Amino acid sequence: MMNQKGFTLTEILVTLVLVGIFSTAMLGLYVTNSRDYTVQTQVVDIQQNLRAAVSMMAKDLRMTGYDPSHQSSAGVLNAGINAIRVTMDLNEDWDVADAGESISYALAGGNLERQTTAADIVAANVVALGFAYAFDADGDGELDTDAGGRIHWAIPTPGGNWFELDANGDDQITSDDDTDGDGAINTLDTGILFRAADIRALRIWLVARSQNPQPEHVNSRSFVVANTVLSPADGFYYRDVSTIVKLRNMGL
Ligand SMILES: [Ca+2]
Ligand SMILES: [Ca+2]
Ligand SMILES: [Ca+2]
Ligand SMILES: [Ca+2]
Repeated sequence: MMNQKGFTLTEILVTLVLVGIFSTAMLGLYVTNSRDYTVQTQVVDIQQNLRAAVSMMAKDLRMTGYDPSHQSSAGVLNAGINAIRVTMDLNEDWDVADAGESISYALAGGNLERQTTAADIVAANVVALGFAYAFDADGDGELDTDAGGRIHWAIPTPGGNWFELDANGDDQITSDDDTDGDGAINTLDTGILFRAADIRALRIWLVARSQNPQPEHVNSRSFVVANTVLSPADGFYYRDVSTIVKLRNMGL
């Protein structure tokens, strides 16, 4: 009779087992959700990081060659594949020797660095920075193109020619331009001699990754950065950004 008012041992055990199953399921759901949340936060962080970095770069680089007096010889000082240095006569005193008139961007230890008189870190967790250039070597006031009318986006060889990145001629620079799949774009010799003074536009690529790798995640994306195709097979999340900057002070 007493048993009918309380719980039997079996009832208690069944209840405990059910509670256990339910709790485990809830915990699993929570772990999955919080992992998704972390991943989303990380990816948003990477994108914001890249957006801020590329907009700062574009703002700086757009001023390349600013030279109202035509006396300062401002322009592209180093047209690198993975670094750049440009000059501008911001205070219009006929030289490029004043504060902030010579700006370089390069990677240093996983950071994107902007260097003027001092070096500042613009973005962290940046794994790649690349540049390509469009130019007016024939001086007709238009960006030089190939026979098909496609603008040459090229990288220079110091003392040598411009090498076109669109190896397959589809007017895009993608991993398809690495025609032999070795991770390097199969550049084409344009036969046009590289001169930094001919540069009229540039293209920037940036790739950044999450701060930490994520267990059970393997990156499967590929990224083109100038003449390199990156395919990191690790647990980090990666995002890229690319933009074109016209150097209006350089002509056109
Ligand atoms: Ca100056
Ligand atoms: Ca031209
Ligand atoms: Ca192509
Ligand atoms: Ca290749």
